[in-house]
Amino acid sequence: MKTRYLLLLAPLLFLAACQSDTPAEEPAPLPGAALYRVTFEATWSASTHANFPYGAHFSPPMGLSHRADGLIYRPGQLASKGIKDMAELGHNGFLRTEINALRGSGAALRLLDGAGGFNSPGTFTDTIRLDADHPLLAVVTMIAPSPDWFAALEAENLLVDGQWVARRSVPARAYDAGTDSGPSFTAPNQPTTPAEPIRPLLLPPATGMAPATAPPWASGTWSASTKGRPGYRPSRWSRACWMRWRAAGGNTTSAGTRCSAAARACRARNRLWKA
Ligand SMILES: [Ca+2]
Repeated sequence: MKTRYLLLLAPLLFLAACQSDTPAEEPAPLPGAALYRVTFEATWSASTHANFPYGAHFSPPMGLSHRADGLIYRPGQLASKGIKDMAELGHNGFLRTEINALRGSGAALRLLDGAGGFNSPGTFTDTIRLDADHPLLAVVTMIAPSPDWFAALEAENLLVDGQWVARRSVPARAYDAGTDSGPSFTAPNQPTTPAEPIRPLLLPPATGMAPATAPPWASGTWSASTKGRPGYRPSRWSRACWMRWRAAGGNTTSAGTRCSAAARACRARNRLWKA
């Protein structure tokens, strides 16, 4: 008798739970992969920096989605061959190999491989996939012409409290790779021997003013994107609903008509999000 009573009550309890808009005893499911649109907006121009050179541009950007241990450079440490070539020449061959090695070790997920350089001011856009194990995004590109200077959008964590950030804009940072001692944008090659650590770019020819007030060279914007729906992210409610639907074994009959429709919508959204 008692068992029968519970069986009768169970669907009612489930329906009541599904209609609640303050769910949450269940742990939130781990977020799936996320696709981000990366926009690198170069703002470097004659009106932002002194000594703006003829033909100012940025080299084909290279980026990666990665873990905390998947950095392609560290300020205060020596540049890799890949960072040196990118910063001095805009050549990405070695950097591509280094990023692919990080992918092979599991420290990086995807490679963002810019097809070409672009003038400054100007804009570059591309997309890259992240997942919960690799929620950081970094992009580097040579400031050109220059001895060994590069701009970076670095190690932005886009997974905060279990939610993908819908959109974030950050100023690019500028670095001296420590491999060429040229003091101006168009100085001839002057290899730095031995090489010096990567450090923030604060040379007067580059800033034209006090470093503390130097404007950024560029800014980057990350926008979550799912099948042409930029900015979409699953709501707290849809996650809880999907969890309940899954807990019911996907049984739409026992879940009730109203809950089933909501669960199907949750499931469809979840599928989109994981695409
Ligand atoms: Ca240098």
